[in-house]
Amino acid sequence: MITHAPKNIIHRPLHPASLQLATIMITVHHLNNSRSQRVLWLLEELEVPYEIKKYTRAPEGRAPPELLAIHPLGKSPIITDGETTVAESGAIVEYLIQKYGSEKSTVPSSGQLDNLYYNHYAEGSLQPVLTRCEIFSKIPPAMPFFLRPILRFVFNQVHKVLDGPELINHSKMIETHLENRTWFAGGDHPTSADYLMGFTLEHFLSVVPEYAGPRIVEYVKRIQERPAYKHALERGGEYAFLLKN
Ligand SMILES: N[C@@H](CCC(=O)N[C@@H](CS)C(=O)NCC(=O)O)C(=O)O
Repeated sequence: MITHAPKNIIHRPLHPASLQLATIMITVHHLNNSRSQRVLWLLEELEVPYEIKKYTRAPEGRAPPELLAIHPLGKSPIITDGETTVAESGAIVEYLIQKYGSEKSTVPSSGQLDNLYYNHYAEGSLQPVLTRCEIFSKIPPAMPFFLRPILRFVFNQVHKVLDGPELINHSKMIETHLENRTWFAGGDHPTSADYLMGFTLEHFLSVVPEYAGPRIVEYVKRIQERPAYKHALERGGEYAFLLKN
């Protein structure tokens, strides 16, 4: 959601050197262990200067109330760019690429539709299943011990009927798509679809690794090995979704 109309959107890429000299305009409101890591990775790849305002999750995992002062939903990521505030990671990724993108983020013409699809699929279709699986796995251990077996039984049944079969379809589709592609839009560099799919697949491997195929694992490795990704990690701090060797 863009809460103020973006002003002076620049469609022509700025040279990284001139950006280094410019005053830092972009602030990323970054929550530890969260999908705002997407935004840091993108800004590092684009070589756009930015600053980070860090927020720490409360013990139950929620974002702290200070984020509500930046955007009415109080979730991360949110960016401010001068007078402009943008929330929702898909909107942020599109906004930043539209304003600061260069040939490094251009979508090949043959991959336009894939890019569009995976931009929306990440948060729209796959993420809700992963979030549900994560929540269901966290509820039983947080309940009184005598309720745990019953809750585990109920959630396992729900998983068997609902999420399990869906995850198999998601995994098959992604594995097939990545069969002959390095990046989701098919070119030789990440595009907006990758900045969005990256976190979602990291989350996939963290929550339901048993459903992931080898190409999903390779893809996440490929992302995490990029220098810009590593730099984003150094700047962002605590991140729970790194692949374990
Ligand atoms: N669809 C939104 C989801 C935002 C979201 O749920 N962010 C999480 C971090 S990964 C959050 O702020 N969680 C803390 C909370 O909901 O209190 C986006 O892509 O930006």
